[in-house]
Amino acid sequence: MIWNEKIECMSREDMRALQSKNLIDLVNRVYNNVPFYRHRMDEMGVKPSDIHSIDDIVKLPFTYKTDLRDNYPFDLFAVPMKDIVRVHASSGTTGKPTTVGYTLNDIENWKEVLSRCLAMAGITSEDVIQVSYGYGLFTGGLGVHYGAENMGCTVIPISGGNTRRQLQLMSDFGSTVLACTPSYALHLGDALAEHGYSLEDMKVKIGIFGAEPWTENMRLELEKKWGIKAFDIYGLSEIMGPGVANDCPAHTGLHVHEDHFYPEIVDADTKQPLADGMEGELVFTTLTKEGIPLLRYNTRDLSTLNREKCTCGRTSVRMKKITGRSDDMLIIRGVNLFPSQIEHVLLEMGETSAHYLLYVDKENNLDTLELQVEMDESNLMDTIRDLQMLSNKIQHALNSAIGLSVKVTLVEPKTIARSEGKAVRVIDKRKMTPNP
Ligand code: DLL
Repeated sequence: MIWNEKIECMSREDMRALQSKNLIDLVNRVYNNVPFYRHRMDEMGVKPSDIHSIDDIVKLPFTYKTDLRDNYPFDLFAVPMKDIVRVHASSGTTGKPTTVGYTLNDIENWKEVLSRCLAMAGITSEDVIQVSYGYGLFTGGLGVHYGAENMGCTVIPISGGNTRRQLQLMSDFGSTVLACTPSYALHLGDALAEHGYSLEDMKVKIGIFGAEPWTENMRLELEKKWGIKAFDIYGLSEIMGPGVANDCPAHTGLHVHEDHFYPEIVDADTKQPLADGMEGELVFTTLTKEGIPLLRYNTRDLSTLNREKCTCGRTSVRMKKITGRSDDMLIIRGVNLFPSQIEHVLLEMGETSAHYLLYVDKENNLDTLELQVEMDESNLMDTIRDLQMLSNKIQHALNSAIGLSVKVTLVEPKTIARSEGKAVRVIDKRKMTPNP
């Protein structure tokens, strides 16, 4: 099913015309309303009048996560706060989150693109969708929620966690769609028997999985485990949240809703645009967003673009399943984590050294985190009780700063190997089976 045939099957020329019109409008809006962009453009000698079509996008400055941090919390907003109806946030590189704001129109557009994603997966108003993405500042829960309501689905806003309850409601309420991270879907699948359920008790037939990288092999595993069709939903809070792109039954890349989010691929080192088919950093310009419109936001996600028409009939550009990132951001149980956030917490506490190693692994398909941190030579402890108290304290501080539980192990000074080049801070033992 195609939700918005006019847009999703638009000719490439008409789409370019629409994008050009919206880009010109966007550049005027940010130049006039966001001092950050006016300064950037002035520095580069670019005026809104230099932008005549979507091809001129290459004249515009890039935006990075650090720009959001430097303008924390609301300085990149392009409308007065009275017009902002919702705020979301995601992890920043240090202690502060990156905040985004939405106007009523932004929320309407978000619902629209999300409904397109769900329709792509074959979901209709007959479906009962269990939204097991987290609700709150994270965009996953509320984003999928509003899109599903917009399409007339019955929404179960259960949020993440509590496996027993997830399975109980799935069975009792007859959920036909499960929306969560792919790793949580695997975990739930494994937990069925343990909680006294079998697939016969469940009506689930479609999975809407995203918020973290996953492979084609994982799709096959999930489809087999649950007896469902599994779809990939991509997005990021800076651009909108879930619903920037989604794959159709052809599973040959994710259709980007390019009337709202214009994608480019750039070389990770030179930042020069790359041709379709070449892998690089995925960059988006939010053509229609009002609250926090962004020019050429570099997601640091690695992908390629394909503008050929898809067998499903859609003409929208497709991005390849994300293959990795060009920075050190980790995604742990759907939560973004920069190692620098850990460092920030340790330095702020000042009770250990700043030498640490983060071990990431999987247990029952769920990510686990262990932090080994070296004691400070001037603050060595004699009793196990003192050690325990300090590691609990670090654990709590990390939990409140990053929203993840971390096992903390204190180790003797100078026991973590020093590196001669770039410090190795993370050992990620999770294995991603490559795409076939
Ligand atoms: O993860 C939004 C979202 C929620 C997407 C629910 C899909 C479903 P952030 O917390 O800002 O937003 O994290 C964005 O997560 O830059 C990617 O690195 C990663 N990511 C999101 N979706 C996918 C996906 C949400 N389908 C960051 N495949 C992005 C691979 C994904 N990585």
